[in-house]
Amino acid sequence: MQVTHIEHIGIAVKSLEDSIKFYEEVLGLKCYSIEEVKDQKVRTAFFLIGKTKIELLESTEEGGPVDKFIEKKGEGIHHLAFAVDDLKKALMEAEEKGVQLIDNRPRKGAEGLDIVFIHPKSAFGVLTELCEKK
Ligand code: CMX
Repeated sequence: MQVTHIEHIGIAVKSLEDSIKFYEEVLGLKCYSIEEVKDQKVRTAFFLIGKTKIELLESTEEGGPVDKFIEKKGEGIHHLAFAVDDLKKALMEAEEKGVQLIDNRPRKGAEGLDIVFIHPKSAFGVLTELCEKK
């Protein structure tokens, strides 16, 4: 597959409002978008640094993936997302290589990107997202 850059780093937080303050007031970044992704049971806030984004993730539902993550591990880096040129091809290649996928076909993520997740057990403990901007 052809990875072009790190699209975003997902960070699980308990409160979007509290964590946005850190990124804006301490790091001097600007939150340019807040979006709810109902399907993923999260509210997200985005910051752009070069080509890469920081995606803050606040759970909207008990038992959702971010809620479970914070329960188990606390706040912190939740996933790493790589931009690829051709997501369907990347997915096929990963499947052929025996990688454990969470999604067996692309679905819509935040900002309208097509996304698939690779299980952390197949990626040395890091929940890994592949995404393509259509
Ligand atoms: N990073 C690393 N490891 C993780 C993890 C993460 N984000 N989330 C879970 N795990 C680990 C757990 O620690 C656990 O490990 P052990 O078996 O060693 O204890 C194992 O994976 C299973 O975890 P679990 O708590 O039982 O959770 P589930 O198996 O129910 O779900 C996962 C885990 C990754 C399959 C699920 O969170 C998932 O499908 N994630 C993809 C979707 C997602 O995270 N959406 C939110 C972001 C959406 C967005 O960016 O828009």
